[in-house]
Amino acid sequence: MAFWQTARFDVDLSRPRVMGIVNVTPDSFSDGGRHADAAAACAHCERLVAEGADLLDIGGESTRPGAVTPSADEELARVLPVVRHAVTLGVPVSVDTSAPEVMRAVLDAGADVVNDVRALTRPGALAAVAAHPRAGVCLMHMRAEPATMQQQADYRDVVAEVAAYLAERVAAVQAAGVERQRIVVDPGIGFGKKVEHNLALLARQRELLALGLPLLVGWSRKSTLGAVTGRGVGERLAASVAAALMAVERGAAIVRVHDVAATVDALKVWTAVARSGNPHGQGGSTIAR
Ligand code: 7PJ
Repeated sequence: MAFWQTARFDVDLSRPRVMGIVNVTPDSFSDGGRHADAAAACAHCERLVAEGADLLDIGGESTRPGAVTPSADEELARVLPVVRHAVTLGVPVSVDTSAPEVMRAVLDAGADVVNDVRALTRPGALAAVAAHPRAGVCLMHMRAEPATMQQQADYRDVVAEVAAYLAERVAAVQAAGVERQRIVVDPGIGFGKKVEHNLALLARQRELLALGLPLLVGWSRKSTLGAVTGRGVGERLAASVAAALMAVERGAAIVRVHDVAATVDALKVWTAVARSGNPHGQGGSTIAR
């Protein structure tokens, strides 16, 4: 049976899992300051768990194309209060960060997973995760940095190049002492990729299963869905659910989404149909150690 080892939980991947996105970036429309931003993010964590999120992913760095990277101190001040609350909610807590200082601090605070869009390439990041005896890690493919990544979106075979990069990062992370059962991989939809590349990564997603590790995939509200549907970022719910379902159909173990309730319903239908064709392949629940 497939599990993903994380600090406090072994996540059973015999059925697809939903990771709910919690952004803790300053709200330019509120003058409540940092405390109001953290309180809103904590309330959002509770809402996503109530909607059925299997994991939470908390992020304090905007990785939108062209975004400016905050200092590690600033990032930590944003995410730490939210992590401290999220770890009381009974689901594994992931933190979306590339900064080793942030990784160490959130793991010390009880977070379960480091989700790094830079796949532990910053100096000290490998060591920060390896120093923890159990923490999970998500290694994502990205080309260059968010500020410039869309200028380098050039591939001969995007699926093969993403797979080769992820294989190289998995080897580096294992060589640093992180056991394979702690690692999941992610093709990084939208990170240094054009519409055609993102679509190819979904159409041919099964090829990435040859890496032999669980796949985590994030299509939620991304611009490729806007390009396909002609809809703005606030109108991409149906497109996001469709993409999440297709990713699961093509072998994704975990989908990273904003709209948890709708995705959970869609995956209940998927799971019921999958089981009706395979009545002995019953999925369980996330197991606390
Ligand atoms: C992803 C992520 C993703 C992983 C973001 C957004 C941009 N982490 N962090 N995979 N995307 N693992 O949510 O639109 O696709 S931030």
